[in-house]
Amino acid sequence: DTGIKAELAKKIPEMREWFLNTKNLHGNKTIAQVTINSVIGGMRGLPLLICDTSSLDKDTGISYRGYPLKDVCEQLPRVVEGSKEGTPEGCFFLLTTGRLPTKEEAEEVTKEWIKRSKLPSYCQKLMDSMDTKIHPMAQFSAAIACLDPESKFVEAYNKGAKRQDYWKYIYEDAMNLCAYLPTVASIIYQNVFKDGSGTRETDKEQDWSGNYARMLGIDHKDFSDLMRLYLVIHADHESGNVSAHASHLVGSALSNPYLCFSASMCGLAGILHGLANQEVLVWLTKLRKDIGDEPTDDQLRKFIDDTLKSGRVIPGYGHAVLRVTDPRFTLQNEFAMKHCKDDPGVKLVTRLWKIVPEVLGKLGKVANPYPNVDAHSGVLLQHYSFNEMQYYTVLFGVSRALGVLSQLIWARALGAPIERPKSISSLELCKTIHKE
Ligand code: FCX
Repeated sequence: DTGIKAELAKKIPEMREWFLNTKNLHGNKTIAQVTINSVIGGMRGLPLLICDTSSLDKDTGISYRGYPLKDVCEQLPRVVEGSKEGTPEGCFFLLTTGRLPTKEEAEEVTKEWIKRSKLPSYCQKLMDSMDTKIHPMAQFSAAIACLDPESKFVEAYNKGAKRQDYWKYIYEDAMNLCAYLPTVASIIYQNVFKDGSGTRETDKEQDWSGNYARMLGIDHKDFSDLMRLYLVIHADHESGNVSAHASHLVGSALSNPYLCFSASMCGLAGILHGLANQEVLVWLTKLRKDIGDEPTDDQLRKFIDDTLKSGRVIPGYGHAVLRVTDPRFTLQNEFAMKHCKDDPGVKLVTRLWKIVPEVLGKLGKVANPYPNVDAHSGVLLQHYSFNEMQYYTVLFGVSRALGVLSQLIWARALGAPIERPKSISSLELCKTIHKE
């Protein structure tokens, strides 16, 4: 096994004690006010969840376990020979334990996931039976849910496992699920876009990303590095975003990690969340068709205006929390500048980075006119001839597993209770207002 479980076994009792003391000593202190805007505005900004794996600051961006994302990318050990990027396996180590792994520790996770990667045949059968008109994200979610018989947590629960040990089985499920994901995700790609052709076997000599790239049939060294970067930067985003919160909520009912992650992927499939990367490319493709690869600034402004006038948002711009350019956008742009700066799509995305914020800024209502992660990912994938945009959110989902499952291990470790916010009727709300 990897060092993660042993490290968790040391850290969990300390954190449990801290939480218990905090609850006992300070449980009734107020930390935020619930306004009517909070209630009718999607609970925006209310600090209602605990998340230690990552945090999001509106001005400085995302950090994983206190490390700004840029530092995570720089400091994760390079374990694959010739690769310039750290591995998502190392990132999973960081997210779960809170510590950057050594090269050996990151390598152990890779080996462990390879060992656990044999996908049960019933899951392959289910995927092979799905009609290709079912969206890849719906297939992804269904395939993950169908792995539910593999759950070690359910098995242990049925045998009477103690509550304080639940996290150990959630950890096993998380490790197995991560190990299966490249195969699950690749089979969907092969079935929907390649008439079912391509390998389903894990190569023991490759890492998680290398294997995923191989099973997708894209055999380019730089593409494997792009996958490493992509899978690290999309991994975690606090716990209030739709995909993380969906998993947390479902997990709070003690559903097993396969069901939690399946629910998470249903959320990620939403147009305003993970599906935005597909939307961006649809928008860019239309832009290139209408005004060409090298339009003038005025043509770009007009195209943006026309999109807004038609009542649509500019996909890839704006964010519920961030108020600066998304660091994940910047990291992808740095990769693009190193590997493919002359690609016409990359050039266009880099130019739009200046022009869209000008236009959105003038509307006066957009809280953040800057690009988010989704504004860039599509053109990078297209550069490596990975053109099937309906599939892009699956890549995002494979990455998101790292964060969501790390959070789930900790939620069970700390005994997070079943979530049950109170709802009030509009009549009650009205009465409350007029009582004041
Ligand atoms: N284009 C046009 N208008 C936009 C806009 C955009 N990119 N972003 C926000 N606005 C508008 C909103 O539609 C809203 O208008 P309204 O008052 O007429 O309804 C107003 O600006 C205020 O919204 P704001 O507070 O800035 O944004 P929200 O927190 O409500 O929503 C998202 C945030 C991300 C949903 C919003 O910016 C958006 O729709 N962006 C485009 C879709 C996208 O890129 N999503 C991916 C986000 C992210 F990276 C992820 O979670 O995956």
